Amino acid sequence: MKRARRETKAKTTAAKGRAPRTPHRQEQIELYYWPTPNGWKVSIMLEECGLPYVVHPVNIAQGEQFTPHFLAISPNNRIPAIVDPKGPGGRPISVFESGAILQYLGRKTGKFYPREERARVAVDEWLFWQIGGLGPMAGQANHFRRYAPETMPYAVARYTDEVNRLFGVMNARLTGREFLAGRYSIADVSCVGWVRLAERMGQDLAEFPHLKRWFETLRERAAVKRGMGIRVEAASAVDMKDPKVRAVLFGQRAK
Ligand SMILES: N[C@@H](CCC(=O)N[C@@H](CS)C(=O)NCC(=O)O)C(=O)O
Repeated sequence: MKRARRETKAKTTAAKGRAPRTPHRQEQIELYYWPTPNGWKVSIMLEECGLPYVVHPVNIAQGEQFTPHFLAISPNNRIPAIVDPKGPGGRPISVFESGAILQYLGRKTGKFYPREERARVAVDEWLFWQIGGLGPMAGQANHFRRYAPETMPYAVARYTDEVNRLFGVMNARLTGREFLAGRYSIADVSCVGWVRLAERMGQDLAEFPHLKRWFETLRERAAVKRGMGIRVEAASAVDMKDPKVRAVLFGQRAK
């Protein structure tokens, strides 16, 4: 797994006019990443929190999610995952599942995840809504619309409609509200990458004016731009029609 180019913490600090300081390797959170909506959640959150991190691209098109090293961190063979060298008690901790990572980083930093119980419940509701609803449905819509070997109208309609319904739920929630749950939070962070790819799921944001306004606000945030802007050259070269790539990503069964 090679390291990827990214906006470093040092650059961010320099931009604020302070002397740049490159954090020691041992202080950096290790981010196991591929540029997808699930990967972006964590890169955005790390950028928002100003935490130093190093990116380890996991080339999921070449099967790097199945290496023993990665499976020890992420037993579900999915990105994202992190290793925080300074976890609880000052000892390293690994975390997989994007929602668990966002909550962990929110608790660690006290940022974008309120402590007050009512506010936290609201954030959790929308975070879990994304993890259990928007993400899986959008993933399936994308799969059947773009990757299925033959056109399957029933599956395309089923998942495209479901994403449409979920976008409608978000649009209603954002009517008269700036963000999904009180202030800007990990709930918003978890959704933005999926809304960015709306067209791939057969959705037109013009149909959802409040969602569109929310998305336009979020994508202007510097940390969101940096988090979604990490360049992984190997990812741009992936050909989803390549039978070797398809054999890695599709038809996975228990090993
Ligand atoms: N529930 C997981 C989903 C993660 C996920 O689906 N990751 C995809 C990329 S977006 C992946 O790693 N796929 C590798 C594979 O299919 O083998 C999370 O939220 O972290």
